[in-house]
Amino acid sequence: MNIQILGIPMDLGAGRRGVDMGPSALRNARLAHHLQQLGHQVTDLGDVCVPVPETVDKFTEGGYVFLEQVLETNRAIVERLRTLPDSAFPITIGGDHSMGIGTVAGNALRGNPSGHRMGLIWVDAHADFNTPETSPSGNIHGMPVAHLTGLGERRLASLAGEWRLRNTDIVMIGIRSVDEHERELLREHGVRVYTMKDIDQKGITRVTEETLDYLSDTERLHVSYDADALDPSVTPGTGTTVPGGLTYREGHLLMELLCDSGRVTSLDIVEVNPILDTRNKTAEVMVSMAASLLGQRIL
Ligand code: EXY
Ligand code: MN
Ligand code: MN
Ligand code: MN
Repeated sequence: MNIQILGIPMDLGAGRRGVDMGPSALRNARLAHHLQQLGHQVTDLGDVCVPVPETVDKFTEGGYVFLEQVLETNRAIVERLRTLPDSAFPITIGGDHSMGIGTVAGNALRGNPSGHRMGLIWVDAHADFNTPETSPSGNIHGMPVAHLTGLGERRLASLAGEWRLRNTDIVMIGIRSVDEHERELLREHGVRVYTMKDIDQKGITRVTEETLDYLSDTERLHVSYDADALDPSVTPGTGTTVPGGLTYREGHLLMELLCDSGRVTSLDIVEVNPILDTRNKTAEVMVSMAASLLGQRIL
């Protein structure tokens, strides 16, 4: 595979600082090297340019914090991704999860100016389906999926022009923290959500099989993997931990089964915050997750 790594050193969408150092932490954990060891050709494209929070006013506009800066960064992400070859496998490393608007939009446009039909597998403790009206914080990292479907501020929702992510092309896995009005939106829009309860009951194998079956009509599959999907004992270095998450093996098995499907075409690794971590453990775990998605096997 022709893997292209792109760093998004952004924390503007998060409520606390430090996740902008995630790309460094993941490179330090030798992401490129591990993927090369699996036989892939790996190119590191460097980072997109992100405004420094200290140099801009923390401005709340229409219920959004740092709207203009998050918008500008996501536009840069789309521009960088859309021109990559159709055959590339982009891995975008963050950075807070507001970057997911640009990564999904940019990957949908890659090789097709009007946009491929894209299936989205959102692996997260949170649904990230808030709009400014439902958000308790105004932090855009809690809102990317809603905007991809066309909700919220028009500029943020139209990063890929007229292209929209279909509600029925979304699967969320690992969810255990949803805001009151966000829950209503998820129901109203018919988003498929596998909570931790579903994973406890069905097992991650069945959940993954159902996911692939549900998304069987999409041309591409994008995996957006938030470090907080895993249990805080596995990935402590992330800003919004929620107890009762995926175990290390559940996280890996999900990636291994998605790899076996041969259908995944791009990946985000987000919300790695080295300030909150212990000896870069979280970055190392997330690199191992990427390696499982890209073919690493025990035997
Ligand atoms: N639901 C909360 C909010 O919207 O403020 C918390 C969102 C945290 C988002 C994390 C990264 O996935
Ligand atoms: Mn998230
Ligand atoms: Mn194509
Ligand atoms: Mn999260």
